[in-house]
Amino acid sequence: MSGASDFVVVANRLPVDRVVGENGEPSWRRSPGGLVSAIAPLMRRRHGTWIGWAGSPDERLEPFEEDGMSLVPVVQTAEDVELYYEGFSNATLWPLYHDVIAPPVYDRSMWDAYVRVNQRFADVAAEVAGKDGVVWVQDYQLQLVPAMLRRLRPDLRIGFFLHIPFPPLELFWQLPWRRQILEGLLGADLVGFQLPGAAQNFVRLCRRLLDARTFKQDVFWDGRTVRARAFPIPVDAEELRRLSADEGVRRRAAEIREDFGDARLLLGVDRLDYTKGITQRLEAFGELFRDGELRPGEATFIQIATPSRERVEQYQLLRDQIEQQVGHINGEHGELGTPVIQYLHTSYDRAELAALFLAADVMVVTPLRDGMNLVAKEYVACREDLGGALVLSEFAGAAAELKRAYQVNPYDIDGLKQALLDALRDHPSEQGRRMRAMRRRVLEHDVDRWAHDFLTALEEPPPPTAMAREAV
Ligand code: GDG
Repeated sequence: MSGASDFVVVANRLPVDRVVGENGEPSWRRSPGGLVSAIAPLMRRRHGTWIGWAGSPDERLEPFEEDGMSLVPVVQTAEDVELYYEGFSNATLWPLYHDVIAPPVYDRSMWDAYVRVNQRFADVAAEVAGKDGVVWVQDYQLQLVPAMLRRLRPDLRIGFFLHIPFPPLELFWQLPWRRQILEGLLGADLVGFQLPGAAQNFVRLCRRLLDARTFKQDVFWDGRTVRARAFPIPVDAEELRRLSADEGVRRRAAEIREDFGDARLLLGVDRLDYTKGITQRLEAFGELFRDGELRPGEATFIQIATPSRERVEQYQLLRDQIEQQVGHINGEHGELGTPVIQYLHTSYDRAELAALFLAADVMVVTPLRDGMNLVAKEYVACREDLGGALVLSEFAGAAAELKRAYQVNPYDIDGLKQALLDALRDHPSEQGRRMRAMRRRVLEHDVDRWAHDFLTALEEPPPPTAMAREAV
C-alpha cells in the first residue's frame, strides 16, 4: 500500500491553529515558531503532506489544504491526551531528557498509550507516503514511529529530529522502556540532534544497551546504517529583522521604554516550564536589591511566562512557586507604583515580543537544560542596533554558538548575580562587540538551509557496507 506524497512530515501537532474570525467563522492560521517556518517553504516546493494532531481531543477531521500544504489530522482521544501527551511525553520523557530536574513518572498505562498513539501516527504515514518517499518525523513524542513505519513501509527514507536534549547513558538507563525507545529511533536512516554531544550519547547507548556495532557516529542495525548527526536549529532571522525594522514595532518599543522611566529593563520570555530556570534568575535579581547593588526604579525585570502544559502537576506547582516568589520579592523590595518584577502569565503576538526584545537592555535566558533555546537567538536577531546584552545559561544548546553572551551556570546564584551586573554595567562599546559577534553567528544560518541540510543528508546514499564490516 502506498499513497501519493513524496515528502511527509510527522509531528505531534499540525502546523496550524484554529482561529475564530469576527463573524464567528472558524478558520486555520499557520502556527508561529521556528519549525513551521523552517519546513513550510519546503513543503510547498515538494508538495508535502504534514501529519499531526489538530489540538482538540476526540475531534475527527478530514484531510485539508492550508497555506499551500496538505494537512492530515490524526485523532487523539481525551484519554490519549492525558496518558500519551501529558503523561508519557511530558511527565516521563520531558523531565528524563532534561537532566531529571523534576522526577519522571514511570507508569505502564502511560507507556501503553504512547505505543498506541505512535502506532496510529505510523499507520497514517504509511498510508500517505508515496513509493520510495521521504518521511521526516519530529521530536520526543514520536520516537517509536521510525521503526513502526519501517516495518510497514521498508521502501521509505525515514529521518527523525529530536528538538530537546538526548540524555547521557546514566540517566536514560532509568527508563523501563529504554530498549524499545532506542529500537524505535533506529528505524530511521538519519537521527538528528541539536548538538554533537547528544548524537554521541545516542551512539554510546546503542552500543551499550543493544550491543550494536558502531563506527564514529554511525550505528549498524538490522542490516542497515543509521547515522546520528547534529543539526543545530536556527531562527527565522529574516522574519525577525523585518519585524524589528517595522515602524509600529519600533514605536511600541519606545512606548515600553517610556512606561518604565529611567529604569534599566531586564527581560525573560519563556514557556512556563521548570527547565527554563525562571526561579533561579528571579532569586538572583531579588538578591541584588537585598545587597544594595540595585535600587527600585533603577532596574525592572519583565518576566513573560507563556502558559504551558497546565494540566501536568509539576507545571501547576511551578506556577504557584513563581507567583509566590514574585510576590515576595516585590513585597520586600518594591515601592508604591514601582514593583521590581513585572510578571505576566500570558502569551503575546510576535510583534509585541519583538518590541520587548528591542526595549530590553538585558535579555536573561537561564535554562537548567534546553535543547537549543530559540528566544536567545531571536533576541540577537532583533538587535540590528547592536544594543542590549544577553545573559545565557551554559546549559542551553545555543551556548555552543553564542560564545560572546554573558554565559552563566544558573545553579550558581552568585555567578548569576555577577553576570546580571556585568551585563547591566559593561560599556556600550563592549556590548556592541559582543552583539556583533553573536549576530554574525545567528544570521549566517537560516532556517530554510537547516531543513535543506537535514534532507540532503537523509537522501544521501548510505555509506558503503565495507565500513559496516570494519565497525567495532
Ligand atoms: C523546544 C526545545 C528548542 C514564547 N512565548 C511566546 C512565544 N514564544 C516563542 C519564542 C520561541 C518559542 O516560543 C520557544 O522556543 P524555545 O526554543 O525557547 O523553547 P521550547 O518551546 O522549549 O522549544 C528548545 C525548540 O524546541 C526548537 O527546536 O530550541 O530547546 O525545548 O520561538 O519566541 N511566541 C509568541 N508569543 C509568546 O508569548 N508568539
